[in-house]
Amino acid sequence: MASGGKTHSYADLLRASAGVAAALLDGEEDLREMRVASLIPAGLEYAAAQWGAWRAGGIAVPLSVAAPEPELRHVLADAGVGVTVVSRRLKDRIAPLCRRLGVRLVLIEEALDAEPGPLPRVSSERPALILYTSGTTSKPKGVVTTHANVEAQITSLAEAWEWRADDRIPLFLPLHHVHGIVNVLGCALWSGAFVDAFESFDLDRILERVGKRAYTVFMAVPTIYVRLIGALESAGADERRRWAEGFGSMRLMVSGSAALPASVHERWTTLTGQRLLERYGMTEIGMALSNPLHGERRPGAVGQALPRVEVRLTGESGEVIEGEDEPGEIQVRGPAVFREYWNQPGVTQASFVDGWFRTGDMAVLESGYYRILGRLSVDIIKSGGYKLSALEIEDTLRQHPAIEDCAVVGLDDATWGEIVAVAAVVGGGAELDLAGLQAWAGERLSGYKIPRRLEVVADFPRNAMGKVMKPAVRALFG
Ligand code: MCA
Ligand code: AMP
Repeated sequence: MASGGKTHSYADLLRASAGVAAALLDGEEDLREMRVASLIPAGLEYAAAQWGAWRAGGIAVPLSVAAPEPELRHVLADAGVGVTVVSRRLKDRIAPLCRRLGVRLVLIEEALDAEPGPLPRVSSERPALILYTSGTTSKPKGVVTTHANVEAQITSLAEAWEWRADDRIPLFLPLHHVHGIVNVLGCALWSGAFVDAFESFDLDRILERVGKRAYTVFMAVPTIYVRLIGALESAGADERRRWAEGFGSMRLMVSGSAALPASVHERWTTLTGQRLLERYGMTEIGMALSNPLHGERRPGAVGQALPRVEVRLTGESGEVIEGEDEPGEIQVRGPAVFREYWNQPGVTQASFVDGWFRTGDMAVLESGYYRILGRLSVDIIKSGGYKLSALEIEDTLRQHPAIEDCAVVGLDDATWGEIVAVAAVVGGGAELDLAGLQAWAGERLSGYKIPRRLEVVADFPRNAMGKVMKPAVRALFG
């Protein structure tokens, strides 16, 4: 792995994670599923904190390095975190919060060098990860996956995409979501591959290395492919040829987390000669559907079920759809499917039917390949590959002193997939403008949840029952 200007071996990672485990255990035999949060940028230290938590018998709860305080507070409090491992330079961001919540703070730079000690035996049925994901409830929920779940998610992809020890992949996706954690870091480390870790999506540096043919595998969200297309199209002839050849020489380029428009897929092929492999997944299940490594990669489709993943479609009254061309909800079963939502048995139970997880996504099977049609809930927005809850954003914006009520919707956008838009009813005489609202929201919500469009309205379009009609709210934005 390369990070922080250094190259690290697998032996380095093993040694560093043993140090972290010892620092976390602090003389105890086993953390006994204590939740271990981490606030660490991508790199050896992130991986050592994850493995260290696992080796000590803890549950890893990775935090977003870009989250504002209220979001960090929600995760620490909801997960009942006992200890947070943090990079020295991010310490000030979370130390006061940890103090208030009585959470122990460990500096990763010190933990790495701790003297390794005895480690507990950790069964694969114990929980490994809690990842927070937005949904149809206001606040993000913790998705609990066991070691066996994580292993099933990784091995399914390692097999289907033929991960190899001589693969080299850049890692620039956020490391509090499955795409970065499992598909990139997890699969690469499982396979003995080389990970080139970036702290964020650094377009120029990544393109420079692509031009030097540094990578064999590449995984990104559609927004990133749109940006890469923009960069190639505006480059001079020499650079463009170098980058295009670098991308064209990779053995595999994957897109996922949001719908890849067929036009983007085709433009990428024209520019680089690569046919992107699109796949479909979710925090609760890992990856479920994928176009094939060998065979037809169909633009606009997400292919077929991955190894050891069972997928079915069900109709409105719950009947299983047997044939093709009939839309239904995607339901998933198998060893990769998560165990539960943290501390939410009712929501967990309601998310399964006869042992199948209800994804809330609609799809149709056409000529042997699934095509995603959209989501059952209008309150889920996908922006830049991030899943957002309109309800969570509305709840936060309602705390704004000028906002009496609001309705949040996602608007189609060529770069971001969707952008967040808010229609707001403003209290008597108050003023509200987009820039002011964005500044206010930026202290309370992650950047991708901040409204990009604002309409001040007298009331919302409502149906006969008085319920806000989101499609009509969307129409207000033209
Ligand atoms: C940022 N900006 C936005 C948004 N985000 N504008 C509209 N909508 C947004 N969502 C604006 C900023 O205000 C800023 O504007 C400019 O864009 C650059 O912002 P910045 O934060 O620097 O962007 P970035 O760092 O370049 O991030 C773009 C990104 C990032 C790299 C595409 O969004 C990203 O990493 N997305 C991936 C998320 C992901 O991994 N999701 C997986 C979860 P200005 O320039 O005016 O200031 S889904 C999952 O895990 C499942 C299992 C699955 O299937 O994969
Ligand atoms: P998350 O909950 O953040 O893991 O996001 C999972 C959601 O992303 C899914 O439920 C889908 O709505 C969406 N998603 C993931 N991959 C794709 C894809 N290839 N096409 C369309 N939507 C996708």
